[in-house]
Amino acid sequence: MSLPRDDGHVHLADYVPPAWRIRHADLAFDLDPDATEVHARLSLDPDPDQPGQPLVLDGEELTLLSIAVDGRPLAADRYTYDGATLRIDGLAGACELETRVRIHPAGNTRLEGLYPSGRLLLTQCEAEGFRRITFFTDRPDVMPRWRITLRAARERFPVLLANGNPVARRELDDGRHESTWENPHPTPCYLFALAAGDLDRVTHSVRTAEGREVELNVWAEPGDVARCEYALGAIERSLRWDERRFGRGYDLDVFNVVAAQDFTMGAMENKGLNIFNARYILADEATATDADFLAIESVVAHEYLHNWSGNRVTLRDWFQLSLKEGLTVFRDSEFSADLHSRAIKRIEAVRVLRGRQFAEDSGALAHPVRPDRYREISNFYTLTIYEKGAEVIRLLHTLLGEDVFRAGMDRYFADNDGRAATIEDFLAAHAAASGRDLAQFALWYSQAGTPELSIAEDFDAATGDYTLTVEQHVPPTPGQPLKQPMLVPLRFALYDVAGAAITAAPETDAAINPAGFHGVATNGAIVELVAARHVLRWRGLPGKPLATFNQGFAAPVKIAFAQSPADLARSVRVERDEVYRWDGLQRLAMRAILQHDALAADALEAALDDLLADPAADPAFVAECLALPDFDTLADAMAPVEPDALLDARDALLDRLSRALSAPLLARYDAMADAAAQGLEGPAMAARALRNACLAWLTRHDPAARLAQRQFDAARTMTERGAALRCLLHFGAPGAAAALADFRAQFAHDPLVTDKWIGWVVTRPQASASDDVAALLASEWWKPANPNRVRAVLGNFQRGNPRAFHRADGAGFRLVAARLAALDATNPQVAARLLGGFEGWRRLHPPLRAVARDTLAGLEGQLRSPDCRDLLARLLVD
Ligand code: 0A1
Ligand code: ZN
Repeated sequence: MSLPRDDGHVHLADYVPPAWRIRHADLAFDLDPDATEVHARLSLDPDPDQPGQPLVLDGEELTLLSIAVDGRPLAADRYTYDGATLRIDGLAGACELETRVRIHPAGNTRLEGLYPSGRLLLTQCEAEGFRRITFFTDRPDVMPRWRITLRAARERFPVLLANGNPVARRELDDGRHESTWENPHPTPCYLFALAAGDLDRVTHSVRTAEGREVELNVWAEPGDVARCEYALGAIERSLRWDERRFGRGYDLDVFNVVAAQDFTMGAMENKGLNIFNARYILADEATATDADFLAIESVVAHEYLHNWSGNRVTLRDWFQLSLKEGLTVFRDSEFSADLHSRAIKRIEAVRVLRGRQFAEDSGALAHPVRPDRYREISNFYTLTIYEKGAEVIRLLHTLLGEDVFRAGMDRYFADNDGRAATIEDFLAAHAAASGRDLAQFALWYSQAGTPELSIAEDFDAATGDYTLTVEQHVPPTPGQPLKQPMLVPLRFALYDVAGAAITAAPETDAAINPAGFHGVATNGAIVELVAARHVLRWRGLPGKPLATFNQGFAAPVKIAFAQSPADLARSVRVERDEVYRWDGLQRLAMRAILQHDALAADALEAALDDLLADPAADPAFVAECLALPDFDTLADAMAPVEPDALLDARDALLDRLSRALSAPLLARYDAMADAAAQGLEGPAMAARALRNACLAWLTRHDPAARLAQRQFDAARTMTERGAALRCLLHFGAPGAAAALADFRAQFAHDPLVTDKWIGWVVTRPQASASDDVAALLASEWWKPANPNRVRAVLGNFQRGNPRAFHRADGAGFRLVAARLAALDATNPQVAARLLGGFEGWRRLHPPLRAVARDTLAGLEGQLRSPDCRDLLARLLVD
């Protein structure tokens, strides 16, 4: 790592290894919310290649109580501390540094470092929070082994957890007790964690494939522990899956997970002690929806799987963030795909990618999967690093195939275990395992922007020659005006008039990788595009074929292919790939909405009619097809963006389809009642998903919302109840207020369920919803110190209510902007996320763009944190 340059940025190119290494860290905490003392003993070695360097340790908001080297107190003139770094000159060689500091957890509203959540004390150290706990080299390539001792009053803090294995416990006099933990694996300080308080647990023991007995525990505040069983099961499923699919075992005697109500992100993979936002742990059928259960399983898997992709092999520096995050998202999505429906998992991922990551890639905050500079690393926990990063791994998997990819992963883990690695190390392992040169592939890491493929077809009826001309363009992004062509594995298929796949391989130009054909996967083949333009040619076909592309959304690219609505609809009928079929319907809807293409609307209606009548169609798939492209996806295809016109056109299509299809929708809704009542198995979840999708469409034409009211009154699960209440609220049903009052009272004690109703209220798709948000902000429900609540009120409004957020009078923008300064002063990361929600402002049509610009410009001088100042500068740069 390195110091920022004069431009205020840290640069990838400036990396230098640490001048001092920390071999061992021995920490003792005397925990108290008002004043915690941290006693650290660090065994230090100078880097032999960089002799004579001063020791420079990070430390923020620490009160230094004492400092000694090799047991001897350090005189005041031997060191300096400027509030950010502690510097000691003249250390001769290997030594032991001992510091005592005092910190003030109760005053920590940023939720970084050691902080209170309710009656618990917890830590969050990624990315740079450890420096708020003690003096340390706070960078991921410094990886000591650890011993951690926690001391606290037994009554207030009966449970004391830290990283690694528990090795000793004892009672102290004065009502305190002590617990000691050892983490024998070299671990950077961003993975440090402790949790203390009155926690209860569910527990289960497993024997790993390597024969290790492991105790799995999920801890929560006592009243919540009954809702931890599902998460506990998800840990075991994750452990078994990583053994099977990647040959990776668990490496400690315990795996602890703690649920916290106050947590800025989703969860954190600290070594042996994961700390979770409670919303990704607590669940039962009365309080959590099916989507919540699936999200819990996937986040539990994500954090568990980090134990190898992130912890055992960690990062050299923060530029490599996607090395752990992209890879782990890929791994967790494969876990979910193996356990549930692969197609549905993929469709949901594509929805996020196309709606949100593509928008990020074309907005003011676009950056490569591996950025080459940053001002504030917290601003890089983005959809690009996570989701696009996972897509890049998926591309590699597609290019290499499962077996070679697995060999590459085995090699990566073997070569880098216990090391702080780079993306080059990852690619080198796969290049060695596959024998392929991955130099062009590496552009996926360095070039920002979503590649666009324009495909033109030509058929010569006289000769039967059919050609596809594929042109690739990667659009300019901030700081990257010009791009090189990327390596894109393009999956495609051709069908004859009878709908049979044409399996003949095309003639291709020389640039196309001749090894690029992986043969035929179901009815698709892959061609590896490497240049800006390629031609594929088939000779002597009996008739004009029907071409389909990007099955499984194998490449995260935009494709422009001029096709009539009739051909598009036909391709949806002949393709068996469900992701393609869903995507084809989405594209019909986009044409109907954005181009007012009546033929596309007709074709969509007919296709949905068929789908609703098809008893063989997976109900979960039908539900996905009923979810029309969302605002973000539509806006990404429109320039400039006129939110009201876009949303009006979308509503008109929904009105038309739901009216025309009301009979099959109702029939399907009724027919699925029994299947929907069955529990948490896949078919029951699928039945509820389709029923709820039908309900939302049916309620459009049911002013009394009788069906929704009936479902609300009879609901057994939160999935049914929540969907019904959402319908009542969003369509302004007569029973909405009473239902909301009833729901609110029933769950008033539960912050997570409270967040749910708030979410439905603030996403009511009418411009006047901003008044409801204003009322919530003035009510007892507004709890700005709790990140989940901020997201429930303002995040949902900003991201989930495009109509009200984009109000022409600017009231929607101002509602969010007016809260930013106060939020920034308490929790900069939460404020920065909301500020990032303005990333698409430049694409808005001129009057609204002017309003957005004024709103953002008005924030200058008000936002003090590096997080928000960095974002604001990037948002406003010309
Ligand atoms: N590594 C975590 C995400 C995370 C990042 C930063 C945090 O603190 C501000 C917390 C969590 C993950 O990928 O799950
Ligand atoms: Zn992660």
